[in-house]
Amino acid sequence: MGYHIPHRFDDGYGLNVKRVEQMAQKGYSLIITVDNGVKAFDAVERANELGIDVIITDHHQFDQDLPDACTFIHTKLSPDYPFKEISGGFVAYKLASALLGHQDKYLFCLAAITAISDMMPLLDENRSLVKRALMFMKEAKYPSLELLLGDQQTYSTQSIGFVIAPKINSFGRLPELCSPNVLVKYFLKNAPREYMMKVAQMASSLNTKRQTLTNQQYELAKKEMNDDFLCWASDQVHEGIMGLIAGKYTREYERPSFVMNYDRQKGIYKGSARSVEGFSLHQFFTEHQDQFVVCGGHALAGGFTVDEAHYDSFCQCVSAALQGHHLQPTTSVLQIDENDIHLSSVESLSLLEPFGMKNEEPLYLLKNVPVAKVQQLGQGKHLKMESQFPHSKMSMLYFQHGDLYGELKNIKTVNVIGTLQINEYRHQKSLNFIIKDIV
Ligand SMILES: [Mn+2]
Repeated sequence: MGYHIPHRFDDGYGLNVKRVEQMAQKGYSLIITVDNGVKAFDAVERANELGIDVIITDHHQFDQDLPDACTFIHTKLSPDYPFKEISGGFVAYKLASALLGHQDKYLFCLAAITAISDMMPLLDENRSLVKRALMFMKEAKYPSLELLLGDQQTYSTQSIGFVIAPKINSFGRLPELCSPNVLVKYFLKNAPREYMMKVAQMASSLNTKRQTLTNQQYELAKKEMNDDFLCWASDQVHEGIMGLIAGKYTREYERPSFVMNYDRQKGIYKGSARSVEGFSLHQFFTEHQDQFVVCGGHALAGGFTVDEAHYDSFCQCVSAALQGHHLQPTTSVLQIDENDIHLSSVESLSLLEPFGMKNEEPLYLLKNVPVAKVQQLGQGKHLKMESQFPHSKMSMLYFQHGDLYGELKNIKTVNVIGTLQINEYRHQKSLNFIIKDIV
């Protein structure tokens, strides 16, 4: 038995003919794919010729035709399967637990991480997956997860999404520095401690490197944006972080983005795209297939390759497709008043957790909040306002906005949008309002 994580640059994203031939040489008779395979026509054909069975487990969109594999495990190919939007890792977990004959808490937790990192909607089956996995993680303190989390954080959808998952993914993004295959051994239940420490350290340094690269290239990319979208190509952009740059832009401006690496020698543009509700990349790719060498993905994220000859017309297609598409930011806000501000009502909000994709933490609008005191925190970095209602009091925190102190220090009332949290300090509970915007 063996494993192989596709090398982003040598292999592309999935199973290919070259790897199948290597596997045949090594004597394998069965290949199980995870999170890919639904478009691996040539590779599966080659496997069939070489007498290797292929089981495809995947969750990606597929066209009418499917590769000639033995079996597909894919929610969208199973009419009876009730909830279709699960991650490739969760699909693989289902096969693994069927083979084991029982559910496994640790593997269940790994599946939950893939649901968050692959930005699956945290609804239905995914929500219960993540909710339970967070409980298991807190109880069991699995070494592989503890080392990635560090001791500054607790398990939550945020810490998984912003700390654990990026560290895991950094191997795949910068595979020239360290092969992602080391992760398989790292996540084994009985991995040696020393080995784990080394890999976890590697994960941190790769992730820092990845962050720096992303920020630098994002600044360059932003110079090319227009009112409707971002379309940026460069021969300098690192292929492993194109998706991050696109994602960063799309989150910040709520517009679609296409970020490409230009390979002068081959004369091709290879890119990553991100989108927002109201403009499906899957649909766009399907309607403009003639523009691409390859393309694929979901509604909100995808990958593609365009050759030089089609580059200009591809850009025009994007521009034309987005014309008349009035993509409105869809954030909704609930107006509440001081009567809703109680520890018990805020505590009951935790029933809605875990928050994440499609189950976002509710945003509240509070008008005319009386402000008793304004101060700066963290050496002037953050802003804190105390407010006193007739029946309760609340601290309002505006992170990274300490610079507004001068403007707000004498303010009597304020209108704020943000989230409500309970702060626990020395067994005393109090209410925090985390400000996202002052309106
Ligand atoms: Mn996936």
